[in-house]
Amino acid sequence: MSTPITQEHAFELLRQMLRIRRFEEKCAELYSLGKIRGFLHLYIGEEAVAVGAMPCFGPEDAIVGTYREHGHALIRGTPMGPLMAELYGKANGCARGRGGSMHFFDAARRFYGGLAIVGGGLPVAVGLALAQKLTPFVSPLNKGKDKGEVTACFFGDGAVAEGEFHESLNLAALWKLPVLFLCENNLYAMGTALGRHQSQTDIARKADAYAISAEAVNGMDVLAVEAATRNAVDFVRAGNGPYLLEYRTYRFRAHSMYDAELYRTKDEVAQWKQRDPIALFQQQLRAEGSLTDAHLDSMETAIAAEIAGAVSFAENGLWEPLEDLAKDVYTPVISSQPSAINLKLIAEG
Ligand SMILES: Cc1ncc(C[n+]2csc(CCOP(=O)(O)OP(=O)(O)O)c2C)c(N)n1
Ligand SMILES: [Mg+2]
Repeated sequence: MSTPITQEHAFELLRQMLRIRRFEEKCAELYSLGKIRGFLHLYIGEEAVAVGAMPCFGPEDAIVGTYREHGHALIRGTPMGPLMAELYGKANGCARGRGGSMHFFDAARRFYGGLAIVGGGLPVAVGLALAQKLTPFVSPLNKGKDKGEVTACFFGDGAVAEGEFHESLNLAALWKLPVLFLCENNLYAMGTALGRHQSQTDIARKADAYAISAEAVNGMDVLAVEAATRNAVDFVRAGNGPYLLEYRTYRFRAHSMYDAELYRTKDEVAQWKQRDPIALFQQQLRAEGSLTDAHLDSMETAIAAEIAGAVSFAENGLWEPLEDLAKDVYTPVISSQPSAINLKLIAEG
């Protein structure tokens, strides 16, 4: 591990990893109480990736996540309350309770999902990067100047089996788009190990086929993640086209809330837990003499208060009224019975 630049920065990285871990531990508890339902994919074990990567992007950049995106949304800055309310399915959730765990969304922070489709974010990110390249001067945030906006696209190792991965890399390279392909390689796509679905398991090398620069990084080391991501962002922002980073990481929990985990041994999981990104970073800071029990206690206390606030925000939220359920799902024209006037409007486009 490299040495952190300042104690303040190191503490912030640690605090953010703890925020994700404690938030998701609470989510698991609320799931077992039936407060949260549906799918719930926890990021526990992978926190160093979102926490190391996210500070490398500015507010003008675009972020595209996967369905395992709680941590990314939190670190991007969406308050915990609307995220918890979204998990509850309440109308004060960040997607008005309509998306749940897999569909966090925050347009104001340019956080474009939260997508349930494996690999589905890749073409979305390429489209966003194309828009950034074509319209740098019209974005209101840019105030008439090209600030070199970039798009960050997180995706899993499972997504490299999708055609969209190859199509997206090809077009991004061909058009020299400002997009970072950020692969969270946790070695499994549900119960399928990488080596069971890929002939080339070195994901970073796949970028060669599209003439894209790439690098593999230790995804359990928050400082390594941050340093590699910062280099990659500089490269892309300078107009050199896309970059692919493969973060080598591991999820400590089941794929969703429960699976029998027959696809990996307990021993393998235990080995990876030895590399817990939070425990390792704490050890490093303690060894350097900067982190004390008192610091840690105050971080934990503040996070617990933030989580309690988020839970009460979600508990106090309202369900969307029944009569609004079809709102924004159908347009008024095509939601009603096709009348002569509606058919005429549809025909006219
Ligand atoms: C197109 C598509 N195919 C299949 C699924 C079902 N599915 C949900 S998660 C998943 C595994 C994805 O694994 P990976 O991309 O490695 O992400 P991870 O869960 O490991 O974070 C699959 C196959 C889906 N959501 N979308
Ligand atoms: Mg995976």
